[in-house]
This record gives sequence, structure tokens and C-alpha cells, in this order.
Amino acid sequence: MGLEEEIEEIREEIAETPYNKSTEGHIGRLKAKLAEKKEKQEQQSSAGGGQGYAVEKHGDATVALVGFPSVGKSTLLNSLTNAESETADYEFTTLDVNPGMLKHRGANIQMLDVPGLIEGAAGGRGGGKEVLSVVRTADLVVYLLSVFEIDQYERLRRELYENKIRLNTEPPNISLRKTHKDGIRVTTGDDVDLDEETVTTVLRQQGYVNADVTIPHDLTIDELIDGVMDNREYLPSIVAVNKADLIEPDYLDTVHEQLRAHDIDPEAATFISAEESKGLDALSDRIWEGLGLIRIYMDKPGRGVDYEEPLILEQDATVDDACAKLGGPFETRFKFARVSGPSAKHDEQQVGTSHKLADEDVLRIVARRWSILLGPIATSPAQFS
Ligand SMILES: Nc1nc2c(ncn2[C@@H]2O[C@H](COP(=O)(O)OP(=O)(O)OP(=O)(O)O)[C@@H](O)[C@H]2O)c(=O)[nH]1
Ligand SMILES: [Mg+2]
Repeated sequence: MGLEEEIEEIREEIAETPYNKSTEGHIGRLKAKLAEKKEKQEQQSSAGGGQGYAVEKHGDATVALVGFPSVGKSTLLNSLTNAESETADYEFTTLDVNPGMLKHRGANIQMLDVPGLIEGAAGGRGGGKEVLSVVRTADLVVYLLSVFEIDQYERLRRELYENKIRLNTEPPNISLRKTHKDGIRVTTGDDVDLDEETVTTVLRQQGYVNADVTIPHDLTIDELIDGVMDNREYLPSIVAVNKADLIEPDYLDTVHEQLRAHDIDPEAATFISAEESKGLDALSDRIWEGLGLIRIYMDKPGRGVDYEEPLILEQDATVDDACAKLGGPFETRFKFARVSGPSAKHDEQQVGTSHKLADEDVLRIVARRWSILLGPIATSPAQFS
């Protein structure tokens, strides 16, 4: 029996087995086995030398536009960025990954227009595997749906899931450590429903013989497997609904209804017309928020505060992260920093490297002199320009 048939057989058995406490361990074993077979299948197909897309990351963050053929991905890329990606009214116009740069709130956001995905993409249809492997490297996924085909969302989500992309969720909270003896020891929190036996079965199936595993909060079997496999990509995603210019206003309620049916809050989805460049500012704002970026205005001695080209960092970044992104002397000669704005208790607050920054802070870094070169008497702080 080939791998594909084996996988199909396991899938069928899972589907046919009712889920309850007495079958939980069995299902756990089957799901772990399925995950392992799929991993093997993937290794085999990539060993075949499949042509991947070479995309170099540029800018402060990278966003992948994901959608079925002809939903308007290339049209959107062209209207949001400086790119010129071919568009046409037939499917699979785009056969390569086209990057473009969106400039928003001082950030350079790399947008990737990828070939349209179709069902079965994760299994290799339509070059989907290669597309999905580009999507995995992004910092945010933008689902682009046609206003007439909201259903595509579920199919896209499944393709991404099959390709080990987990959206809008944190990695499962489990700690797992290989040991040398005593078998598999399971410690679970009070609210954990999963049987120890199931956990042990899943781990054995994944090849663990001796291990300590701690599960503080309840998980599903799938989450447990994700936690054990450790090669899932966790990304945020947002939804954009394109071709909104084509509907009558009274059809909007129907679209909202369809979005809710897929657990998408209509308020959280952005309605756009890529063709008529409508709704694009709102979409750019949502992309910014989805990426969780912050702007830091650097106060440069002698030059004042630079509000034009902020330093772009991720949420919860510290002064240390700012120094790292600035590079050079800021990293090695940091003395202290002064922060004004949302994260500061008062203007010009003196802070150290661990201070957490916030969007629109003004930051000045005060660096040490080259005291080694100048000798021990040179102690007064100097500022970099
Ligand atoms: N009315 C309308 N048509 C649009 C809009 N956006 C795209 N289109 C049209 O839809 C067709 C497909 O657009 P593309 O941008 O090529 O779609 P794509 O998603 O890149 O398609 P593939 O590259 O084949 O995956 C083109 O004829 C566009 O002119 C829109 O907002 N409104
Ligand atoms: Mg295209």
C-alpha cells in the first residue's frame, strides 16, 4: 500500500470512529500516525526537487495575499504598491510570486502577490505547495475573498491548515523534554480533560520512549500533536472582501450573513474595490494593526525628532530591540535612553535597555564615549548624531 492510500485509510478510520472517552486514546494514536505519514509524504515530494519560489524578504514586515484565482490579488497589489503585476479576467494569470512595497505610517510593508490557490493546494495541486511555503514565511496573511464567494474562506483555511499554518492562535502550551529512563511521565493541570493515556499514546506514536511532558491547560488532540510536532507556523490573519463595487447596497446584508456563518465578524472584514482603489486606506490600517507594528520617532541630537521615517518595531519591543535595529554604535555604546510619549511616565523619562516602547514614542539614545580610547577621565556622556 502506498503512502497516499495509507493516509486515506487513517483519515477514514478517524472519521468513522465516534469520539468519546473510551475512544480518545485510539483517535489520538490515529491522528498522531496521520501527522507522521503526512510528514513523510511531504519529505518524499520535496526530495523530488520541486521548484520553489525564491522570495527575498525586504522591508519591515511581509504580508501574503491569499485567495482563489481571479479574486483580484494582483489588482490589489498594483493599487496598494508600486508593483506592476499582470492582471486578467482568466484564472492563473499570476504564475510567480510578485512582491510590492506598501508604504504605510512610515513602514515599508512587503506585500506578496502569490498564484491563486485552489482546493487540494496543500497536497500539491496547482503548484499549491510552493505557494503555501511562501505563505508560511510571511508575518501576516490577508485572505482576499470575492464578495460573491465568501465560501472560499473555509477552503482556503483548510489548505493553510493542511500546510501546517495555524492562524490567529497561540502555540499550544505544553512543555516536553526527552529523558533517559522511566518512560513517559505526564503532568496535567486541573482543567485538562485529555487522558494521560491519550497523551502517552500520541507521544509514543511520535517516537518518544522516555519523556517528561507538562500540559497546564486543556488541549484538543490536534493541538497536542501540533505542540509535539513543533513545526507549525503561527500567524495572524485578516479578511478583505474584494469587488465590493459590483454589489447593490441591499446585498450587503447577505454578505454579512455569509461572513458570520464562517465566524468572521463583518466589522473586522474590510470591504474594498481593488479595481477602483476603494477601501484601501482602511485595509492598510488593518494590515498595520494585524502586523502589530509600532512607530518610534528618533530624536537625533542636532537634528530634532524625525517624524518622517520612524523606526518600525514590533509590539512590546524594548529599547534594546530599538538599538539592535539601529545597529552600529547604539548597540555597543548604549548608556541610557530618554523616552517621551505613550510608554513614558513623564516627558524625557530616563530608561534602560529593558524599557518597553509603545507606538509613537519619541526616543533619544545617549551613548558612551569611546572611553577606552580616551582614557579613564573621559566620563561625560556624549550623544550620537
Ligand atoms: N469589478 C471589479 N473587478 C475586479 C476587482 N479586482 C479585480 N478585478 C478583476 O478581476 C479579474 C482578476 O483580477 P486579478 O487581479 O488578475 O486576479 P488574481 O487574484 O491575481 O488572479 P490569479 O493571478 O489568476 O490568481 C480582472 O479582470 C480584474 O480586472 C474589483 O475590485 N472590482
Ligand atoms: Mg494574479
